[in-house]
Amino acid sequence: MSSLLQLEYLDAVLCMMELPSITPFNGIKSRSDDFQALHVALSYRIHWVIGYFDQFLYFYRGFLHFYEKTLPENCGYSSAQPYWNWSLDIDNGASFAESPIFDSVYGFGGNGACIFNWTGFFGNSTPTNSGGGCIQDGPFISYNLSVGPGSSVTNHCIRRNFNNNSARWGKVTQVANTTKQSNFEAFRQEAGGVFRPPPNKIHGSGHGMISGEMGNVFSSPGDPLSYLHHANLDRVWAFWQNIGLEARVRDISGYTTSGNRL
Ligand SMILES: [Cu+2]
Repeated sequence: MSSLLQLEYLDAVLCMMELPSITPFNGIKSRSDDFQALHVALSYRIHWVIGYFDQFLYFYRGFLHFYEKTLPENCGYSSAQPYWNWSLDIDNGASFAESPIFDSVYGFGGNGACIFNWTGFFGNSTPTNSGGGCIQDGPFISYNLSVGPGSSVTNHCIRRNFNNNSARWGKVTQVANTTKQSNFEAFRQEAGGVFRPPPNKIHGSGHGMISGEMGNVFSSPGDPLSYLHHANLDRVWAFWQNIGLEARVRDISGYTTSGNRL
């Protein structure tokens, strides 16, 4: 992706944050809130699904399709929805935090301010003493979300809390473990959910690495990186489907109802 296109994409995301909302969800203001609020409303069918193995794959394929259509139609973006191939940033020997995706000009900005002993939005996470506060740089530094954290409706900044421990689940070997599965049920279980107990999986890895808003099962699309993370998961799914397209494009399975909350 050229630097020029990176800036164009970031501008379009900012534009979505400024355009007025068109859906009736409670408390929302912008076009990007429309998307985030829809995700919050359907969280029990996307993430809180029986057995920890979420159904985010179908949901996000449609969700990203509409997001990808809205960026050019409403905000003049001229290309396809980009993805973030986190494996490249994890397997290169450096910390994932060095990734150019966190650049303050051509990327999404970096970690949140460090808040010592921050235990998450709801006081139930183990402190990492990495970040936890509002993002400190990049194009979204002064943006206030209207939806979240969780299913609440409050004005708040985008928080991040980088977590290296989650990065190891996003390695190329983990992606290969996912794409070698022979049917959809095994594939989606290997892709994993957010709130599945360790060992974590590629889906949880991207959310957990960034954490903060991005680590929240309800309000994660409040961090624009969520769309790039899920576009990459969709790419992995498409790769798997293309191994035997005829059968795999129709292969779906699993629960669609909510499991017990942790
Ligand atoms: Cu997700």
